[in-house]
Amino acid sequence: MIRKSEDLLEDDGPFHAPSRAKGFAMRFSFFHFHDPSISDVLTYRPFPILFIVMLALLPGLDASLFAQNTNATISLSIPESLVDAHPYRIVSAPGEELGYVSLSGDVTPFGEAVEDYANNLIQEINLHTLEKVRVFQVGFFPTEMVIVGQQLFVTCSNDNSLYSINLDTSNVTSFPMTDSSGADVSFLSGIVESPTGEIYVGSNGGNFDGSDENVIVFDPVSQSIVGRLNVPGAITRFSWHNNQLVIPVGYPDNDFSAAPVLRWIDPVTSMVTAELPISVDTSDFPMPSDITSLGDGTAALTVIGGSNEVFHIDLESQTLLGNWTLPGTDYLQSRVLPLNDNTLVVADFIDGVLHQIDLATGDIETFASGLQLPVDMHLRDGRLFVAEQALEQLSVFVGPGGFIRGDVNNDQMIDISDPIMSLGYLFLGGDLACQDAADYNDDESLDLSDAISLLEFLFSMGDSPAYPYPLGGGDLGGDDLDCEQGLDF
Ligand SMILES: [Ca+2]
Ligand SMILES: [Ca+2]
Ligand SMILES: [Ca+2]
Repeated sequence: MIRKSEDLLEDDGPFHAPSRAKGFAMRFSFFHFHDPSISDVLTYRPFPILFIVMLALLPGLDASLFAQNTNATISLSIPESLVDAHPYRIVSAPGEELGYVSLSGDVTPFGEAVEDYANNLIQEINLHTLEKVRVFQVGFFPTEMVIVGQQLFVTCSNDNSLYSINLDTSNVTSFPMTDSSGADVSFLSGIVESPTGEIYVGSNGGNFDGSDENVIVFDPVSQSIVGRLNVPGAITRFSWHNNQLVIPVGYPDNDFSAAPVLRWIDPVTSMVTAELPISVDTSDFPMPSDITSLGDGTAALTVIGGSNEVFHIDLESQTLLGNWTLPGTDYLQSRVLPLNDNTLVVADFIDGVLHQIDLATGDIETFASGLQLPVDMHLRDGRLFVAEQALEQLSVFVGPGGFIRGDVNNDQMIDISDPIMSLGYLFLGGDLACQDAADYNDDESLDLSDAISLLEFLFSMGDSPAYPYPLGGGDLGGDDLDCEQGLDF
């Protein structure tokens, strides 16, 4: 039997939905790549500017020919599999086009005999072209990942091993995670690289699985366990600050009636150096879901259950700076992520809403709605990738200030009016709202060749523009050109 995606709401991995969500609506338009055949209407000549302007007046060169949609989806369905492929986590390394998505099948994370439903895969995706590349097989219910050099480390919720994918050779190896008595550490979850290059692996099984320690330190060079920390409670994701582990702990000290705490832990001595209680309704079995550094010595923390607040933590003074109260009825926030425009996006898991918090004013707006169990978000090169756990796809949004290269007049399509605007700027002067959009080859210089390349692309199957195209995104580098609507990513 193959279960449909709505069944996932009852078997939703480490995040448990309290009730079945209803009324999901499809709202993403599919993304169409530029079809060169329709642009092959004229052969390129070195047009004088006046002729270009006249061309624009000709009937038939309709702008809608080259219309682009701003959102995209990437199907994660595995053709040879009868099992749905539900995304959980997205990672990529800075400066790299390739990203990685952990895919589970229709599974329950706590003990049902559901092996037949497992899709225990990591999908490699080119985040610029949105094309799928390689698929790697890992353990049961892969969740969290971290990239260290050419190694992708993966934890799997129902597997006691840390998986390592060599991205050069595609080889997959696994290492059992054991406590100091040799017992398995189960329900592996958060995984981070330390400032000194070790891999710290957390368990959201706490000590309930019979293990003595639930943070395991793994050395990727010697490929061995080099340390263990006892942090009683359940860990989902954690972080580093000033050479200290910052660990949100659910059910601290294995107490199911206790509110979560944020603990600062010295990795050498295992001593707790500071502790901050997270004030939420404990009758809802709250569990920290995510902690994200905001890059200014503070972090945002979200909780699954017990609160619809996002907690703002001062990592230096180890105090609560305040909180943002989200609208809506969902008390399950799965992920919090800073964007590049001094805002935060927060995923409401059940309501399917991405809230956007303005960090300067505290104002909260809706970034997107109608999503189906948004479980993770990832920002890369001006695009926001969203994993919806109830769907077999990633949804892609253009981030704040994103632009389409070649779309000089920023009307979301590329047509003759774009090179006309470029040429007007070059020869007649004036302003361009986004110079980067006119910099066809992304060499941080605006000249005639950019406009000619755009004309060749439109009329004689010339090369397509440099990233970001055809979906919008951010400029990959260079400060010589300005883009008012765009921001530096
Ligand atoms: Ca345009
Ligand atoms: Ca250029
Ligand atoms: Ca550039």
